[in-house]
Amino acid sequence: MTVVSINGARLLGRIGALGAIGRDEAGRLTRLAATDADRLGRDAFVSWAQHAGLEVQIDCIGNLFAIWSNGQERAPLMIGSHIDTVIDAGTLDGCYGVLAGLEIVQTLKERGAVPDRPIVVAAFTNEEGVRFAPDMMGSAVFAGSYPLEAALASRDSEGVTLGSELRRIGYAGNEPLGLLKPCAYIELHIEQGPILEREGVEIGAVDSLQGISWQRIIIGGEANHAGTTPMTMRHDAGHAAARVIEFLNRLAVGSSPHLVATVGSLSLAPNAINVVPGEATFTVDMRSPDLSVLAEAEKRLAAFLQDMRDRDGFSIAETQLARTQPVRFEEGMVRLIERVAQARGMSVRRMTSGAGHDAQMLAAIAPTAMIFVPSAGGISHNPREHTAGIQLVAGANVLLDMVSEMISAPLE
Ligand code: HGY
Ligand code: MN
Ligand code: MN
Repeated sequence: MTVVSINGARLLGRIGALGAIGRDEAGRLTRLAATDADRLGRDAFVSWAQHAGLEVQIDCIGNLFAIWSNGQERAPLMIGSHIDTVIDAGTLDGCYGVLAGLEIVQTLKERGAVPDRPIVVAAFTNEEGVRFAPDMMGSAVFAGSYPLEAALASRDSEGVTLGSELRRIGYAGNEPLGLLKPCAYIELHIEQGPILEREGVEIGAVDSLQGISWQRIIIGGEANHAGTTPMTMRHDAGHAAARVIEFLNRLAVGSSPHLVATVGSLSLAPNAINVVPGEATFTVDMRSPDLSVLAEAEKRLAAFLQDMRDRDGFSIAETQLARTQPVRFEEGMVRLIERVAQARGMSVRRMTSGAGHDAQMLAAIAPTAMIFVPSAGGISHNPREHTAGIQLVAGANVLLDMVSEMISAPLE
């Protein structure tokens, strides 16, 4: 059987072209959900998909679906990810999986394959959750695990709703939800961590994904003069936030089963050099593959905050922003990833995903699995995010073989 390959130059060219959309004057890449930059990224994907002869549908949360129907009515095989990014992002997170999905379909069409079912390439809205919480929002709404109304009403830091922004950028679709319930879902993604590179393994057959807990915490203290206020008379919200950060670090470092904890955004008010901070607003991201570990960490944090209220008199408001369960992926699909990778002579290992993905949501409604390729230095959510072109093409070829098997359209 000839070993078929995708058109690597086309895939890498599109990754580069999409990665050029949404850069600021300093060259930083940011395409937050439903911004003008996101609109331009969406326009590029829609145009490529339409030129490839796919029909593009947009659902009521703005999810994009590029459909190769083959005149079939059966439940489609779905390949997807996201094209929104974090702030000052790399070019691969999410985009690689969406563009590889489009590339697979184009390769199959060009090879004259006749799949026994439609294939859909999905780009889900607001996977990152940086502008509108929670993350994986579009896929969660699609999978029925997050209410559409709540998603459309979610507000960014300026108070603007996702719904109004989707309308403004022209991506407030009216296709009803769940129209394209897939028979199975596959997501190809960069690992965003250090394991594959460190072990010299080419492919990750992802069999599970850890649970995520996001909170926003606002600590109220008392603004006061930085020079005249004795240390013993301060209600310093900034110092209180630092104590929480240190507490979380102690909780996570060395934990087993492992827990990771991150305070990724922090703002102090009134944010002046000579004023003791009266208020600290920050986010807490905790994750574990073990739900009981995650729940215990949430309890420990709540107790620590309660103690700060009781002993130090701070006012503390906690808001849960996201809570996703750990998931196990479809065993048969994970085995297929291992098999097709080995058939191409590639090294492969099973692993858990540290990052959240749309696959976490799709797993609730369809057999789901993920394929990882290595991340250089384990770096992601960072402009230094990188995977060599040859590795990106190799990962897409594993996806191609997997899809060909699953749509019983062997490639010759
Ligand atoms: O937060 C995550 O893990 C994903 O990048 N949204
Ligand atoms: Mn991602
Ligand atoms: Mn991400």
